[in-house]
Amino acid sequence: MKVSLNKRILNRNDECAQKNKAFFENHGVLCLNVISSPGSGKTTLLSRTILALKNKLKIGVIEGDIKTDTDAAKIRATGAAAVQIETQGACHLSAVQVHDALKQIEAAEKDVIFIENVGNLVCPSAFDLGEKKRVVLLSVPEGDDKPIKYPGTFAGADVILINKMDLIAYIPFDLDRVLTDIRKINPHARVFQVSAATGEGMQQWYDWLCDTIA
Ligand SMILES: Nc1nc2c(ncn2[C@@H]2O[C@H](COP(=O)(O)OP(=O)(O)OP(=O)(O)O)[C@@H](O)[C@H]2O)c(=O)[nH]1
Ligand SMILES: [Mg+2]
Repeated sequence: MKVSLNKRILNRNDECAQKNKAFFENHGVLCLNVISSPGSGKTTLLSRTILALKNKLKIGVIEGDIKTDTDAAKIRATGAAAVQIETQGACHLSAVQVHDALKQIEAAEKDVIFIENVGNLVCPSAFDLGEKKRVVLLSVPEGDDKPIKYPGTFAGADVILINKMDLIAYIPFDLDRVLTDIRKINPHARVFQVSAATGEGMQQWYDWLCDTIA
């Protein structure tokens, strides 16, 4: 009984994800699903990216959190359109929630839609939202064992950003080990070392983004 219910929920999600995907393709919008642990820097990364590229790209953001609209407020402060989804306890966004949010940020008019998923390295990776690419962050203070402890999320990434590189001198973090582990789990992902706080390394991420739109 429990198994069939899970299956039905996933199928409904996948059906709606296909609709979202068609919407993005029809309107020429690049949709990116951004996944990471709480506090690894998703909102900071998106805010800095918007400030750097807002004269070049029309960007909208769908924010997912269990509670509060603080992240959407931070994004709006950059001048970009943002809508907040409060999941009220759910540990991931669903394709239906994303579908309902699209009109609110005039998604059809945008070049890029970022979806900041609910912070964790487990549930979000199991739910297709209709995105074109997945972006996974790992921040230095989380520890260098995260790719091997949460391989499913890292395996599904198109881009992996190792964030908070400005802290690497102060925290035990074996960068070579992380890069080797990531390569074993996901040989195809692009990996960038960045600091969303200082801007270090961010140009390669901006270049990837612009190349992926083109
Ligand atoms: N030193 C340093 N701090 C950073 C960096 N990026 C983000 N932070 C800080 O990390 C904290 C969390 O950043 P957020 O951007 O809110 O993280 P998040 O992933 O959006 O968090 P949730 O939405 O709660 O999952 C904030 O205090 C940021 O200022 C970075 O590159 N270096
Ligand atoms: Mg956030």
